[in-house]
Amino acid sequence: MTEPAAPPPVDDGGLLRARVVRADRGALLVVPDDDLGAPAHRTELPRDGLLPLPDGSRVPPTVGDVVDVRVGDPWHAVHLHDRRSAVVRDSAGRTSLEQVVAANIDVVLVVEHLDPDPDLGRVERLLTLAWRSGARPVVVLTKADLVPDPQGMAAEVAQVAIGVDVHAVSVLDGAGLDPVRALLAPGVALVAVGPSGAGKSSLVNALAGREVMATAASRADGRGRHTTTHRELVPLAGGAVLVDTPGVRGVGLVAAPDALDATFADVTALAARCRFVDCAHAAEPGCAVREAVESGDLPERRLASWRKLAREAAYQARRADARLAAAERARWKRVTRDYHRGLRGPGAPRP
Ligand SMILES: Nc1nc2c(ncn2[C@@H]2O[C@H](COP(=O)(O)OP(=O)(O)OP(=O)(O)O)[C@@H](O)[C@H]2O)c(=O)[nH]1
Ligand SMILES: [Mg+2]
Ligand SMILES: [Zn+2]
Repeated sequence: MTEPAAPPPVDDGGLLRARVVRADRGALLVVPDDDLGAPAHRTELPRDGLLPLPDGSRVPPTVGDVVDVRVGDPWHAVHLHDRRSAVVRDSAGRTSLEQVVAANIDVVLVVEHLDPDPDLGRVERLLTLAWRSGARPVVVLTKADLVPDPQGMAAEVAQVAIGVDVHAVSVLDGAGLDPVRALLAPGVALVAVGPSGAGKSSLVNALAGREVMATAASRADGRGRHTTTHRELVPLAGGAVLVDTPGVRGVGLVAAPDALDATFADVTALAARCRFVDCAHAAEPGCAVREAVESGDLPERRLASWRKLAREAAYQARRADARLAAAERARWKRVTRDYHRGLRGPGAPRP
């Protein structure tokens, strides 16, 4: 690795505006925000692992974040810039409500394989995640070389990806990659999400034009060995950056009615024509949704998928509310305790 010729430029306050390439528990890897292809530099975090946003709240930094870094020995991250978009998933953890998968993303690549058959429900789930983020979703169907009719399959997937471009690609023969390359304008940040083995890292390598991420194919014997285990921001030729992510078995949705409406724009439009505003689309008279299913206009699968994701989002919202309420109770307990302690004067013993 070559040493940078000069120390990175810092502003008046001695701070460097940097982009997070990788976020681990105790430290970050960052690059100068105006030189995203530069070698990444290790940067220390405060002990609690959190950084303040402009509004004062403290959050864990994530890949794609813009941070101000005090350049010294070692480097220290001091604060976070506001996120112009955030890809969030429900976190299974008990302490935080959601995990920010990547920040400041412009395009979410929903990567799904054509072989085995694409899972439409998963595409719908990831599209909802993408719409929620504020970034633009694009579906990339991989392994086009393994199926006889990739375009026909892409057309089927396009039916569940309303308002979203769908590209069938192969990294083996390069088919279909040009429209994906067309997304890579300077300064654009993309993230690839999708199941393990879909070919996200292979796609990243194809777009980068060199092997930046290890893929399952890197070793003849390595079935699953090179599965991606951490999120990483990779510079691509031409000034775009792409975050490769590990494939996860199930991505929990964070409640987002608008995002669901965007993904299921067809169902939402039908539901608006039901006789009753609170129609559950079960056995009510004048239900436009059931009528569409019966006439074959709306696939039963699509309705079931919408119900499933809507239920899940509602459950997640209730759980988030409960956690919020618990956190609020704990806060008031502290506030009143400190108040009583204050009444007893400084140095008063704990009760
Ligand atoms: N035939 C064919 N195989 C592909 C294509 N893209 C990826 N593969 C193969 O699919 C396997 C998985 O590819 P990866 O790129 O490692 O998949 P991934 O999505 O990064 O997987 P995780 O890191 O586990 O999430 C590898 O054996 C690749 O060679 C393609 O376009 N055509
Ligand atoms: Mg990978
Ligand atoms: Zn209805």
